[in-house]
Parts: sequence; structure tokens; C-alpha cells
Amino acid sequence: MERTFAMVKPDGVRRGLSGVILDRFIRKGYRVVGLKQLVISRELAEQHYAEHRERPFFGELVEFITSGPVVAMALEGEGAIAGLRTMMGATNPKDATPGTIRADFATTIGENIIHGSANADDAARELGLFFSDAELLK
Ligand code: 3AN
Repeated sequence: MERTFAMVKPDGVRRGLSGVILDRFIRKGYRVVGLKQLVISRELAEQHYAEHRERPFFGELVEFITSGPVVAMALEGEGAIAGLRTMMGATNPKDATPGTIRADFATTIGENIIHGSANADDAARELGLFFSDAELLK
């Protein structure tokens, strides 16, 4: 069993899509072990996106992710880390395969509606940034 972290970004929350996205994960068979809507602080955004600090779009990324509420999710299931990435689709919605979340709900790379942990190390780190142990189901 794996646990992974996913987040509906402010564009998705503003557009009222948190529910349909969560529904896809539930239908797939993942168990929702943590769920909350919050506005990310600048500090948390910079920690979350630390690997992108040197990228030219870092400032834009932090501005965007702190621009409104996000919905943070902790999901559990067999192969959940890679499985969720497959359901999200390519980073650039223009390249994403139809049927994936980014292909179906987004048009631009800067506002690509969802984040999901890329690997086991990121999943553990990101779950720890967004959820305390007490907030997660056993
Ligand atoms: P993913 O979210 O698919 O793991 P990353 O980790 O390469 O993709 O990028 C993190 C976030 O940074 C993306 N979700 C996207 O919103 C943003 N991003 C990536 N590349 C660009 C870019 N060239 N211009 C603007 N934003 C970008």
C-alpha cells in the first residue's frame, strides 16, 4: 500500500472542480486518508516547490499557488503514486492524453489544475508538509 499527496490548485478550486477531481480518485479505488481546503502561505509554497527555486517561473509559481484556496488530499492505494500521476496527465495540458485530468480540465501549463507527488520521496515529504499524523486516517 502506498500513500501519496495530491492538491487541486487555485484554478481548479476557483472553477469548482475539487469535487469532480476527488471523485475520479475515489472511483479509481484510492482511499481518501486526508482532505482539507487551505490557503498556502508563501513559506509553505517555497518549501513545497523548493526543487524549482532556480527555474525562471518560480516566482510565478509561488504567486499562483498562494492566490487562493487549494484542496490538499492524502490518498492511499496499491501503486497510488504512479497511478495518480497517470490520471493527472502530462505537465503541459496541451500534451496530456485525453481522459487525463489535465487534458480534460486545463489548457495552459501555468494553470494545470492539479499537483501530484512525483515519487515516493516527494510523497513522504509533501504529506509531511501538509498533514500532521493526527490529521490522517490510520
Ligand atoms: P508536475 O506538476 O507535472 O510534476 P513539474 O514538477 O515539472 O511538473 O512542475 C511543477 C509545476 O510548475 C507544474 N505543475 C506547473 O504548474 C509549473 N510549471 C512547470 N513548467 C512550467 C513552465 N515552463 N512555465 C510555467 N509553469 C511551469
